[in-house]
Amino acid sequence: MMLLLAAVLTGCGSGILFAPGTGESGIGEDAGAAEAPAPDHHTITVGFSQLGAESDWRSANTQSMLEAFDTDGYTLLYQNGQQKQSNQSTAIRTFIQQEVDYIVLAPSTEDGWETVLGEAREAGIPVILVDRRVNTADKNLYSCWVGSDFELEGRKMAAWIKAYTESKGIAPEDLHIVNIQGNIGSTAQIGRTRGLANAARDNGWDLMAEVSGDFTENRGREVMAALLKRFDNINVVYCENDNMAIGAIDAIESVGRTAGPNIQNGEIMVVSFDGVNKTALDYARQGKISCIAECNPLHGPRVRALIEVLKIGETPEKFNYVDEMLFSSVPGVDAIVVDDKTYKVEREY
Ligand code: GYE
Repeated sequence: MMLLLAAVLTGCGSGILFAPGTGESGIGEDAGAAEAPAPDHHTITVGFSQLGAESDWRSANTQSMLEAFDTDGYTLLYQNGQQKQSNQSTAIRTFIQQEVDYIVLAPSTEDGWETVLGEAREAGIPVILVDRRVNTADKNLYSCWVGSDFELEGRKMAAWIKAYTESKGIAPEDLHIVNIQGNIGSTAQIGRTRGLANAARDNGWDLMAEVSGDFTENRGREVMAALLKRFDNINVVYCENDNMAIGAIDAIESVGRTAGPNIQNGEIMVVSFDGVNKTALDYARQGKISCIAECNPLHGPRVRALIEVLKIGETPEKFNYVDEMLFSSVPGVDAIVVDDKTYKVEREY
């Protein structure tokens, strides 16, 4: 059964990893012996509560979901939460009233989901989390989750910054870093912020400020403009997504500075996350963004595969992680190592 599940999930092109077998998956040893389920002609209705439309990553994620369920046997009801948790709760309650078969939730932030997820459970509707997570004491309020290891993304970026600056002979205390964060309390923000903060502490970097730019280009521009007024020695800008990096680069260039990796010559090094937006990828090719940690948004087929598993009465792995790369055209670092695992730095993207 596990093999079948893995085949379905990897069949969507982009490799998906499962949490190491914990034996808690509920997929019993004898599951393979079960009789094949009878063909089911019932249309499955899925209610999808997306958190908003703040970034190119989010648009790609929404598109992936819409496409994956635009197929025989499924009807997808899509609700855009406009970055408000209250809208998402309303969407979930509406899905419950509509008696959908499954609810897919891409939660804005982690806290405050107990009540509404409890209502979904009362109604007997399984909830699949996608992208970010919820922080509930009772993990049985949702069936499973698929998304990225955001702290690992942050740690990979910090490892790249360390390797690059060491290769240039730059002392750790001479790294004057600002972090333009995603929306506070979201899993992506929490993980990426932690990855940098821990590395700054361990390496003795000067992490001067952490300010949220809400994952949007406009806020990234505003926050960077304010930071440039507040500090005259910023030489590294860690942006928790590409859209904010594009805004930040605009602000850097507006004050006559250059975004680039050559910080010893006065450039301001910008690094970011996602690798979805075309402009950001072009900036990475030009060195305006020095490094991008990929965050893969194409979860639609993965969510569908999880629903296929639930549909036949099996229990998928609880936490399903995707594999991700590091993109940089800046010479000097060919690979980085995090937790004994080597990640090649991709030059072609
Ligand atoms: O990195 C950012 C988006 O949660 C992974 O949210 C997602 C993040 C993504 O707005 O661009």
